[in-house]
Amino acid sequence: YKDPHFRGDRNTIVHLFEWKWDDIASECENFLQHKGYAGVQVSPPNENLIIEGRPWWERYQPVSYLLITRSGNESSFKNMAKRCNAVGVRIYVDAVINHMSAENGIGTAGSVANATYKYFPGVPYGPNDFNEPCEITNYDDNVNARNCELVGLKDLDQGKQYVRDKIVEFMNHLIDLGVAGFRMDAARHIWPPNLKEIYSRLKNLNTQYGFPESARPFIYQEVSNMDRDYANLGTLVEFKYGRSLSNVFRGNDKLKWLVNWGPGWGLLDGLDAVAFIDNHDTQREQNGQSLTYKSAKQYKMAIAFMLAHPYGTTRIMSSYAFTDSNKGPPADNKGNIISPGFNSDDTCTNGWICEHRWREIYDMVEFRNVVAGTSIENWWSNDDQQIAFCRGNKGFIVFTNWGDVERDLQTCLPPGIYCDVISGKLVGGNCTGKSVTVKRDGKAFIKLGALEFNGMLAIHAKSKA
Ligand code: LM2
Ligand code: CA
Repeated sequence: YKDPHFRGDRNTIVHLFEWKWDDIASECENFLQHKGYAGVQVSPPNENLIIEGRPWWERYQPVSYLLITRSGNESSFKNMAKRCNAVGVRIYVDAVINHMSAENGIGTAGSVANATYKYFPGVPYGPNDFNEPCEITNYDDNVNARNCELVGLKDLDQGKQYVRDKIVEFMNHLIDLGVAGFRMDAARHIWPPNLKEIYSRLKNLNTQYGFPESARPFIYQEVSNMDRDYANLGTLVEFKYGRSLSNVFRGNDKLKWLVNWGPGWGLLDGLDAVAFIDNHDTQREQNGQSLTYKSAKQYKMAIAFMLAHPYGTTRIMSSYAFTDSNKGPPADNKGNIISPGFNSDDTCTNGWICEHRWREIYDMVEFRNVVAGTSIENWWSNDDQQIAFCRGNKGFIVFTNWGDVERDLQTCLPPGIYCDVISGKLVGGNCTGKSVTVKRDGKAFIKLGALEFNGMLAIHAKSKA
């Protein structure tokens, strides 16, 4: 359950938060495949409660397992999975199985949600399929956190065979449709033995979509306290990763200390972890610790470091603009989601931020592909806020968070002229941004000013002019 089944030399999952399936299918074909992205995390595909004002979080209030939401229906989901897999981009589903909706109402497929009496006929679930009502008041008390209601959401009893059957049926249906794995929403609120049983009953990935025989779905679980009981079952999203790294790039810690980034910083083993800077929850936290698109320079530095560093399976957040943390995706007055449009420089319009289309970010996805399999070598720091390192003899990157870099550094690359992929790119043998001349001994004179538009410079084997 720990292999994401990325195709070829690809890496990084992009969370296309609240995107429509048809738009994701086009994005796989027109953009993601060409930039080396490996996969897409999609918003919950099953029916959710329609909530007044259409906040994004209505999608975390399930009403049934019918695949009908504002993102599209089952046939558009199937079409997306087919088209993305065909160009080597995998689909990972956000699976909300801890609970059903908290309120009464109607779902996006027209099913009734009777939360008061716990009837969800679209599944169907009835009152006996839920835990006794109680409120989660102490996350650290496993009985309370796993058997009670998270913010009032009706808590399913996964200890019941029937409930597990329905969940397994839902997830297996998605595997049939071609998905490669699941983000397990609210996993820490579900008993590990019940999850274990659910995972063990999942089908192997569908070979029709190019997965190898006996491939198990990739499982990454939302477990904010890094409980080992879950790490034994699949990977975990590593919350400390983005918080600590954001803290460093905000200037509250020194870049030089990143020399032992990884378990040395109290992080999980990289093979057990999905690494990310921000997600849809942390980017909305009041006084949140995680950097987001709103602090673009530092955010891009943190992402560049994540992508340049070998740790973990990396995930990028792709957002729409918001100030009100409840605001749903760009939509028309009927509530239909408005597709992103695209500028000639690849960035998005119509209220979409599309961090994954920022050149510095997708060029670092390519960097990660080029240096795959190498390790960090020749770590250098000025003993403060400047660092540089090589990835084998394939790539080299420098960061400054304070003070100008103007010196010879060891790049580990074969001699030649290389284009910096941060300030520009290689086009027809020329660099549109800075170029770096690597001498016979692998050293190069590096200039990177602290006040430049970007705080890093990166060159690699495929950016040689
Ligand atoms: C998650 N991961 O484990 C999601 O990443 C997170 O976004 C989900 O919460 C959460 N688990 C449950 O799936 C979001 C949102 C909450 C929202 C819930 C349900 O962060 O604020 O709660 O989805 O929609 C909302 C209201 C809350 C209310 C609740 C029930 O914000 O005030 O509580 O609905 O009506 C009374
Ligand atoms: Ca629970």
